[in-house]
Amino acid sequence: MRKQASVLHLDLDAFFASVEQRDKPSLRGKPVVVGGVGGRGVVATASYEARRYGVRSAMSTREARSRCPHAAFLTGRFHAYREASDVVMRLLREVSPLVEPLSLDEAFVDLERAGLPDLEVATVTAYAADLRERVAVATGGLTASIGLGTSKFIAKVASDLEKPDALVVVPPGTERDLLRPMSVSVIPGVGPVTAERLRRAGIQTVADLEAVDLAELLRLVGQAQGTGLHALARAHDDRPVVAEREAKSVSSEGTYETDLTDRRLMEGLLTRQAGEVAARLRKHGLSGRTVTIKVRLHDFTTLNRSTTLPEPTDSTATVARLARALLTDLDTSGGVRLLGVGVSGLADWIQDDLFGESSDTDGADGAPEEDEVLGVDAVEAGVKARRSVYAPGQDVEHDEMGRGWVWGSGRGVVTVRFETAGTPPGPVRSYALDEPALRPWRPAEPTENDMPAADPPA
Ligand code: DCP
Ligand code: MG
Repeated sequence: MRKQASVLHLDLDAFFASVEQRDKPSLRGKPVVVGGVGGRGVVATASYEARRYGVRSAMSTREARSRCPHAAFLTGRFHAYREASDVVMRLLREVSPLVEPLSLDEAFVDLERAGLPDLEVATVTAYAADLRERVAVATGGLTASIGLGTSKFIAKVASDLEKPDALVVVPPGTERDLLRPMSVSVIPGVGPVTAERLRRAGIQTVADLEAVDLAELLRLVGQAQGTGLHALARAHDDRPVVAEREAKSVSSEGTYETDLTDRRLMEGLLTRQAGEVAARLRKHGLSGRTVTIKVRLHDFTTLNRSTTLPEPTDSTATVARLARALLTDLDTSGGVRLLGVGVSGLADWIQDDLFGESSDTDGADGAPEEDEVLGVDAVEAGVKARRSVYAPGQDVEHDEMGRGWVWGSGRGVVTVRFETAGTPPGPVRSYALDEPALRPWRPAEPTENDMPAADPPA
């Protein structure tokens, strides 16, 4: 923990939805839900207007539609999110050489390296206020919430306190008072499982946790987590801001008090870990090709087995299936004391996979639903038709009308609203799906001026 509030955490507000509202002026100030629009789709995020109706990340789109039927339900446009993220990260790197991105829309910035005259609360506050404005200008109006504190933990807690569009500084010395009334789940690493374990022991708030001595905590949550929890409950956090750290792999593992011998149990544990790993990949917009399991036997020999997929994945089912398959090749009859699952060979999201419904949606939810707002489910239709499909939210271009976005499609018709970030709310027109003047729009590929000029032989 530092003496000054020199760790800054920035997190964009309702990131995907805000980008959509920026680029679709008619949706500004309105409920917007971004995610899988198919029968089994899941909400990636919702605008704050939609959150008022109880729509949340990771909720099924079906549930979101019933809570907020008048929202615009849009598929994701990853090129736009990636571009906005790049703009923000570039700006942060101008501010300090020590920037640690955590996902597309959040990063830590170390202000000790930002060349400020001092790190007094007034100075860092003014600096962060200015940074928030610069982010809004550079991104064409996206808002960010910023937290400032004496550690990563506190800065991150602070940025979340008054979201959206907020700046919160936790003055040095007030950290523990801030944390005490909060739920233990505010502590990094305390997921639902640990929170439940603690709750059963009567520990719900950070204050409760603070009252537990180290030995008891180790008994409750194990060696691996106990020490960290004990420190974080006291706001002790010395983790440095690490520049450019690219996560090479994401993993989850557990050590067990008694040696495991039951294969079914081991498979169950691997499946759960696979779920955690896949959820983290999704959260950070990553996917990976190599799935690894780690198995420590009763005699402490540690085995690693891995397999590599042709395509990156972030799917719980895929990671779990491969992890279980890798286990079948190992002799674990003597007992196992550690199991882990990791995914490496990480790539950024492959855009089209993100919100693409799995191809087995056929029939499972009956016929594609009619959507009052945005027309029938074009993504699901797309899985079946493979090509020439218009998904709600998608960018399009028309020979005469110019650029716009798909408002909905169904019954052979696609409805488009012609507007972009720089125009006022625009007109709506409908076309036949095979209208030759209308086509999907993609941003130009990066210029290839630096590429060798040699054309391959025809
Ligand atoms: N995301 C996702 N699936 C999740 C959570 C998030 O696809 N389960 C994506 C969509 C979000 C983006 O990551 O827009 C950033 O995640 P945040 O947790 O920062 O959420 P938001 O930026 O949307 O909202 P907030 O204002 O709470 O930060
Ligand atoms: Mg965010």
